[in-house]
Amino acid sequence: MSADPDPAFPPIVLTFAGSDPSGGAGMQADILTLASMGCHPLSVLTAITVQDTLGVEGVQALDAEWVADQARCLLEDMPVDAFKIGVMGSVENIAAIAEIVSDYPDVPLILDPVLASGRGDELATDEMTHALRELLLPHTTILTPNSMEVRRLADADEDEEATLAACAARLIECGAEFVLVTGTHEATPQVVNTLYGRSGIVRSDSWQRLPGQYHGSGCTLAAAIAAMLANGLELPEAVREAQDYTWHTLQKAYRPGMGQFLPDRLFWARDENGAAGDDAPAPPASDVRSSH
Ligand code: PXL
Repeated sequence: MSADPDPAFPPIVLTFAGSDPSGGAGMQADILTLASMGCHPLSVLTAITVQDTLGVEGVQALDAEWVADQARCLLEDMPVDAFKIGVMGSVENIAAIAEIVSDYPDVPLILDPVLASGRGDELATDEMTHALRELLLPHTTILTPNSMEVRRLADADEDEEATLAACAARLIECGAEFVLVTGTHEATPQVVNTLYGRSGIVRSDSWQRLPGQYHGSGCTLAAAIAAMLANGLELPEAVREAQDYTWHTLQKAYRPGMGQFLPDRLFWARDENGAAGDDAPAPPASDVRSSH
């Protein structure tokens, strides 16, 4: 883990992500979440997209040299307490990012393996999934797939026998230290998110299932874990706090367009009328969660 953050300035998280101009997911979600959780975000753009709250219309990866230059320039200037990775855009970008993070083995790395948008628009090819597994998992502190992504990453799509636990174990064998599998897409009454480590289940948290379709919930959760780790929490605690924060952003989500709801990363800063207020209300008591 990284050294204690310097008290003279907020903990710093460097995020590699694609731009989502709708403000729901991607880089914009990371910046909102990290700032809301008291961190200073460094933003290395990997791709631009054309999208709204309904779905992704186009993706254009940035040149890998530009991705590497953005990161190296920042890393020579500032100390980073955590890395977070979302959409990477190309195999070349994955290779460039892997090379960079391998130079910082003590900085925790949160990898959100974004394979598709909420609507199902593909955001990663099979070659990119392969490169992610081979090049990035060995440097990953925590991988945060949903249950569909963990099956695809573990190559278990066709394997009816493969449990989520077996898929997570396969990815841990590939080098990830922890895997948090989120259960939104599973047919369970509550959403069950399970954290796996080298010796099996580390924790499992159940959350009241919320009714909406959300855009950017996975980015919010992964960025919140990065923020909590950068703030010095131990990993299981960071995972619990990040889920709690994310659940409340979804409970307070809003629908500014014709598509999905967007998580309200600043829910705690609004007054009853929804405007940013002086007196931030305390987050609601967590009677929505059960853990074991
Ligand atoms: O929600 C995952 C995600 C992450 N990053 C970008 C995206 C999306 C989903 O659409 O567009 C850039």
